[in-house]
Amino acid sequence: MSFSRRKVLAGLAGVGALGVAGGGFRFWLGRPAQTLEHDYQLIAAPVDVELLPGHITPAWGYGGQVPGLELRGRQGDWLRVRFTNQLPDETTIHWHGIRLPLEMDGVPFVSQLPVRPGESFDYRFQLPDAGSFWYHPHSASGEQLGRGLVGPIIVEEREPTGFEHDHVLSLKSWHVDASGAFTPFSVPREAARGGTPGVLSTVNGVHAPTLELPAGQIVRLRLLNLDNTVTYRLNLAGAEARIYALDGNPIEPRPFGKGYWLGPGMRIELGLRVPAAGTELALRNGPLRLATLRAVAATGVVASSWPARLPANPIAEPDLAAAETLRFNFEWVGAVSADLSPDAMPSFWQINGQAWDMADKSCAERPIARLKLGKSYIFELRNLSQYQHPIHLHGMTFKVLDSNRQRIIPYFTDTYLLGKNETARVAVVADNPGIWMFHCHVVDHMETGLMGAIEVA
Ligand SMILES: [Cu+2]
Repeated sequence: MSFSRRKVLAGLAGVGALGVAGGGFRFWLGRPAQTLEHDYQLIAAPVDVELLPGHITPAWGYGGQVPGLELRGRQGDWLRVRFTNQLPDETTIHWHGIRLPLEMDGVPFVSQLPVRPGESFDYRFQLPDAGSFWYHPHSASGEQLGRGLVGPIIVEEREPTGFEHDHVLSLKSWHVDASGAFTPFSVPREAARGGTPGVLSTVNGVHAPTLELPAGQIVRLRLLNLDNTVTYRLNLAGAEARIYALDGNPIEPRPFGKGYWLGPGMRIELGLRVPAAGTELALRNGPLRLATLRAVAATGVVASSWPARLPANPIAEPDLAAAETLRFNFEWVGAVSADLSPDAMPSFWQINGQAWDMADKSCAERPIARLKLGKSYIFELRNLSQYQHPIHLHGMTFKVLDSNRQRIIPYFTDTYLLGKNETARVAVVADNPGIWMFHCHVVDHMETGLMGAIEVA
C-alpha cells in the first residue's frame, strides 16, 4: 500500500471527496487576504470502519476517516479550518503543540464555547513552528479520542530540508473487542493506575500494516502517538536511523539506537536509510510488531547523504539566571468513593493538591500558577506516583533542562514523559497571554484530576 497522502493534498485532487457524507476536502473560504493560506473544511462525524476484518467498528472520524484527515501547512503561513460538528455530542478541536492565541486553542469554556451538533466553528491561526503536530477534541476526551477523533497536522519548513520522502505514521491503539465493538475507554481501577489501554494497535488506521519504502533512499518518518493511554517503546531493530526532531522541534541528529519511549501525544521524527530492495524492518512497541517496513526498488536517484539538522523554530530562549522556580507535584490521591454519581468521573489524581473536575466549568478560574507575561520560569515537575505521565502544556513550548532519572540533552517540546518517581526541570518564557491547560496526556488520568490551568498575564 502507498501511505503518502501528499498527492491528495497537493492540489484540488481532494475535491473528489465533495458530496461524500462526512467527507473532508479543501476549499476556499471566500477570497483569501493573501495566497499563503491553507484552507480546509473538516467535518467530524460517525464513520463505520473495519479495524478487524469482517467486523464494523462505529468510529468517529475527521474527514470521514480514522485517523483524521492529514492537515498540512507551511511554517509562517496561516491555517484556516472551517470545522463542522456532525457528531451526536458537542466537541472542540485542540491543536496539540501549535503556539497560537487562546481563542483558537479549543478548550471548552476557556477558549470557546463547545461546538454543538450541527454547528460550525472557524479556526484560523498562523503556524509559527515547523514540525509534526496533531489535533483532537478537548471535550469528553476519553470517548472522543477513543472513537477515533485524532489527526495529524504537518507544518513544512519554508526551505527544502534535504528529505525527498516524507511519511506520517499515526499510531493508535483501539479499545475494541473481538467483534470490533468498543469496550470502555476508561475503567476506574485502570484510571487509578497506568490508564486504560486499547488492545488493537494500528498504524494509519490499519493493524500491523506493511508499508513500502524506497530502497536506498533516506526517508523522513514522522511517528505520532495519537493514543489515549499507551506509551510506545518504539524500536526498529537493524535499522540505520537517526532522530531529527522530538515533538515538533528539531534536535542535533543522533542515532535512534535501541529505541525511544513515545508517550501519548508525543511525536518523533526519524531519518531512516531504507535498506536494499526486498529487505524488511519491523517497527515494534517493545516486542510487539506495529508495522513492517518493506524496501522496494526505487526509481530515480540513489540516496544522498544524511540531511543536515533541521532549522530551529523561533522559540524564545528562557533566561535561566533570572527565572523563578515553580514546583508542581503530580500525585495519586485516589480511592473510589462509594457515593459517586454514575455520571461523575472519580478523582484519583492531583497537581499541587488540586484535582481538576471535568464537570466543574469554573476550574479554569482557579489557576494553579500565575505567570507574568514575558518572564522566564523553571518548572520543577515531581512525579510522586508509580506511573508515567506525559505532561503537556498548551500555548507555549518549553525547554527540558534536566532530570534525576536520565541524562537530558536540553531540547524544546510541548510534552515531557515524566517517569515514575522522576523529578525533571523544564524552563519556559511566559510569552503567550491566556489561561493554558497543563495536564497529563494519559486521557483517563486527565479526566480523573490530572489537569490544571496556568495563567499568563
Ligand atoms: Cu498521567
